[in-house]
Amino acid sequence: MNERPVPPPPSGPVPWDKAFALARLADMLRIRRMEEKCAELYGQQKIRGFLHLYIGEEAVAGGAMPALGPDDNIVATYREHGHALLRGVSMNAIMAEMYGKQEGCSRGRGGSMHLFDRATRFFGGQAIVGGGLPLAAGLALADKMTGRKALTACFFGEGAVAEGAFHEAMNLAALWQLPVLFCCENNLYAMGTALARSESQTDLCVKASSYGMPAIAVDGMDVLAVHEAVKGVLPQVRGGGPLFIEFRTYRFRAHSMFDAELYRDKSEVEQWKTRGPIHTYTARLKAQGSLTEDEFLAIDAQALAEVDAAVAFAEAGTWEPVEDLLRDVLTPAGEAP
Ligand SMILES: Cc1ncc(C[n+]2csc(CCOP(=O)(O)OP(=O)(O)O)c2C)c(N)n1
Ligand SMILES: [Mg+2]
Repeated sequence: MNERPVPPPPSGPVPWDKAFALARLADMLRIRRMEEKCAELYGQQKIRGFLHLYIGEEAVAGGAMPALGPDDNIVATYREHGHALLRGVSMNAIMAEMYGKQEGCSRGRGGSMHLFDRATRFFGGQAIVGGGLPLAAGLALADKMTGRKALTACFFGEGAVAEGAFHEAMNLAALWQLPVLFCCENNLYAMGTALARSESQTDLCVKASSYGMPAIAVDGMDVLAVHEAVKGVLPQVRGGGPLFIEFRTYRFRAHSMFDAELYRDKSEVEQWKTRGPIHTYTARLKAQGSLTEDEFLAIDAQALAEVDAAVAFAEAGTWEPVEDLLRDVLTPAGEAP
């Protein structure tokens, strides 16, 4: 059980113009519907291996991704399906990758945890906890040295703060003033370990501040708060050094498909569900007259149709031929490496 009390649900007016406001709802619904289908396909053994769902946390990617520019780099964890989708990787390419088909964004070799797409500067999909942070520092260092005016947004779970790689990357990013936006998705648990069971200091902003970088905490269940916070700090990061944002969020599903969830009470999960990022946002839009039930159903139907098309695409996809299996692994005899 974690120590943080569940705050009241996000509420109040959404000041965005209608098209932008509904697009944020559509984005979160696309992630939710895609992942609900993935869970179903996992049960049918169409998707195999590990599968970590982002359900409950959609407001983080939903608010952050549209704030970033096309030249920025993205690094994420194994819970990255939503980040990849909102970055512009097609749902078809994501679903084919889940299936292990060669039409997938990583040619079917990566699967759920290793989505990758050079064209949209989506640099993974990292399975190693904390592994993305040094990579992000490296990408930002390259940008700084070559004078590219871009930043690297690095998403990771709060479990990463227990890794040496977190501290090394935070230190170097601050020391060398690298343009990294460290986006910590604090869902309170690292597999079955509550933050308070593994960390003496559970205020993650205090940890980040100790490296001399600005750090803020944001309600990660509120797409409006996330978007405004990220948009607000971007100029500071692009023109200068790193910044740390803690997104306070919660996952509604198990850690992965193999998790009996013995480490948290069902009542805690139910309480957090009252703060669900999609239904609280929908309620706010409806309350201010920006969304009707028919409009909601139309947006949802569009997301469901996109999912159906992606599944059909993945089903029709092809397996990598066996004779290609050594490609990118071994150099053919006689060829220079
Ligand atoms: C270096 C390393 N140690 C352990 C693991 C096993 N592992 C996979 S996910 C995970 C928990 C990470 O939790 P967190 O960073 O909070 O991310 P979340 O799953 O909550 O999104 C662990 C320990 C790993 N993948 N890499
Ligand atoms: Mg976590």
